[in-house]
Amino acid sequence: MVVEDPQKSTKEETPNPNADDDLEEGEIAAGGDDDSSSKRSLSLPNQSHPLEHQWTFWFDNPSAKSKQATWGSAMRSIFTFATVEEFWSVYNNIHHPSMLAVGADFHCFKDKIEPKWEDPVCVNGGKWTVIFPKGKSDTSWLNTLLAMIGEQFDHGDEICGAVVSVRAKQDKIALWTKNASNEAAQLSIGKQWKEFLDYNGPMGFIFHDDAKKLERAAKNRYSI
Ligand code: MGP
Repeated sequence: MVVEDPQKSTKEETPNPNADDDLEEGEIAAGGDDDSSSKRSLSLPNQSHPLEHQWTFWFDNPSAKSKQATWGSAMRSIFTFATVEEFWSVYNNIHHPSMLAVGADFHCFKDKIEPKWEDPVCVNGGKWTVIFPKGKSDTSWLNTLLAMIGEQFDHGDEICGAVVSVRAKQDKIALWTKNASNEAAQLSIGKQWKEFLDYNGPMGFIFHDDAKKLERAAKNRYSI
């Protein structure tokens, strides 16, 4: 599925399968004398396009984080969406990573999966991580979201969600998956993610189990 922003689409770029050449309810004709411009119109979204899964955005507030005793206690779910239109309506009205405060973590996970190692779906999982220069992760974050919610991964069932982390010197995007020991699935996801991001640098996969036991000493189990 291509998750295109209806607010940014023209009729020429995004043929509406339900529309013929004549204007339909919900379309606004553009002015003009010649035949082609008189038929040009702006399609307004008059139907919703359901996604395969519902997804939830979560935010971990950096100022609350510094005061918390337990990791994750300041994390809040902020919006659940189930259609292309709901996704764009929230995405177009929230800060993108370059506008978030240092320390922020912004997550998008399949509904009912909490972005925590302890979540029953994540517990045997792991994550691929890509590091970006500070303030340079906006486009890759959007491309990650579109690939996930548009079900672009061959092993999409393996995906739990993604998180962008804004830190003092860099941004990071991590893609969380369910079965870390399924090497073939993880490698497929990592390689496809690199293509979607048009990213050629190194990428490592850490098992949550290792991160739990070893914290920052956890090593990549897979690298591509
Ligand atoms: P992190 O936020 O994944 O790494 O984990 P980062 O971004 O390199 O570190 P930061 O300090 O810049 O945020 C950092 C630490 O948070 C881990 O070592 C854990 O102590 C804790 N932590 C992170 N996650 C994702 C979890 C989690 O899911 N559950 C629990 N219990 N602790 C976590």
